[in-house]
Amino acid sequence: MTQYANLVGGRWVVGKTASLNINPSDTNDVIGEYAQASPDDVTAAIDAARHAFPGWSRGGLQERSEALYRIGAEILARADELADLLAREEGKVLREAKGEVVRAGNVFRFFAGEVVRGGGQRLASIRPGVDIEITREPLGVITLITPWNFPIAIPAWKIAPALAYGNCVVFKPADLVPGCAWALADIIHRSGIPAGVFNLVMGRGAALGDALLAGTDAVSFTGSEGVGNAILMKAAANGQKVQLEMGGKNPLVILDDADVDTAVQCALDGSFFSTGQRCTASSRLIVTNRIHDRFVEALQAAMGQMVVGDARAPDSMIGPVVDERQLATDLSYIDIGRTEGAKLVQGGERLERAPPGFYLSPALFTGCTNTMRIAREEVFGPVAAVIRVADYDEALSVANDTGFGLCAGICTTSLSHASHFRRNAQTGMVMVNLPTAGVDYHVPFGGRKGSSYGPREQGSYAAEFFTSVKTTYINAGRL
Ligand code: UN1
Repeated sequence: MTQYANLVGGRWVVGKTASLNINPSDTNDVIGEYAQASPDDVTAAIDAARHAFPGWSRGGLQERSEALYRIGAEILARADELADLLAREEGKVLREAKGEVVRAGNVFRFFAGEVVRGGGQRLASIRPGVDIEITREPLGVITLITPWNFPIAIPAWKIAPALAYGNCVVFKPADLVPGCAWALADIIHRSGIPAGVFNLVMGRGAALGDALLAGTDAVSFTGSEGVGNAILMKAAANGQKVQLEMGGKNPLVILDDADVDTAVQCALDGSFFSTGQRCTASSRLIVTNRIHDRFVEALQAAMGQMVVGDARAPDSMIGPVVDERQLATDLSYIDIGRTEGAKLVQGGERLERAPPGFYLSPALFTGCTNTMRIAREEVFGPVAAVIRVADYDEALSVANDTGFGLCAGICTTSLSHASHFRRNAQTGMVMVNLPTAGVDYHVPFGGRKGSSYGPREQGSYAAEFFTSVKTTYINAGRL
């Protein structure tokens, strides 16, 4: 089997060791063998990026913009093929995989424009004759570490702005999904970007973490809270700028006046699509008294219609869990929910399929309280907890009673409740009559409390993290 290599300083470098990329829909299907970088490879990548930085950061904006545009165009032109690879390695169904690939292509096209849009500000000083200019400059070399659940979109929304604003990149994708990362690196490599500006190092975070943080200027990470907090401590000790996107325990509030079909669609999509493996998933369904039974009944009926199967089969609506370990975690939370006294009313069973994969039927618990572990801890699987409340005020207070703060949704036909919720939800994002998961590519993404740390990602707000602000005072009379 040929090995997919790491990209270091513009050269493909094979690894001394490699890992097999396995299809979670069919564990007999090996997608490929991917190099595992050593800490020395990582250090070489950081050196190459450091070396490339002066030229890239001062280089022509037109070339930079065109390179990013070419990357976006190739991703979009190959969307079906890349979606197939994504579905095959991660287990997202084809429809969602295609959506994700298109999103990644659009991210690059957006930032191709951002390259030339970046402006500054000019102000008068309080001192006569002095002008002030506020400009943005790139940070230098940036470490990007991405999770397995969005194998191409999250890499895209970190890499594109990093490059657009003139930084160099060392990119480490999740060990479970090197396929899309390698395909993206190959596209970037052929886009005309100078050697060393972009580097790919594949492997396990535990093995590479220290090397990845040694000697770069900033780190942007999306993944678990535990790893995020460890990165935060290391980066603080190193004096690096940090951006973290971590977990969620996102509430979807359903009020008595909601349209039941809309609420069911929002819950079905937000809680169970992508096998619930999204930090934006609606894992708490907070439902007021009078609509509770109607909503639960309709949601159960809709869940019963969900076809769980091979991510690449045309009729599948929910694909497999990403791997055996995540499946074991999901099943253990289903046990925890039962033990805590919640009622499992739908799904929650491992499904046997031929060929074998990590299949789980989406699980719905009712009778949950907000203190139960299934209502407080991120499961990262197709498991939702229904919490019954008396009215809007209780719904809002339960929604905010969590250590996380990424996204909050509400289903209602009342403008006054929707407006109040928008203002008072303690999250970075609010969705009204929409699923909590599924975001646009051109607007800020991120949360509060334990979900996020540092500036927002995406859209022109990405500049907050990927650039440093410079204030220049000019005594023009002396020029
Ligand atoms: C989405 O819901 O479309 O890891 C995006 C995650 C998030 C991205 C969610 N950072 O699930």
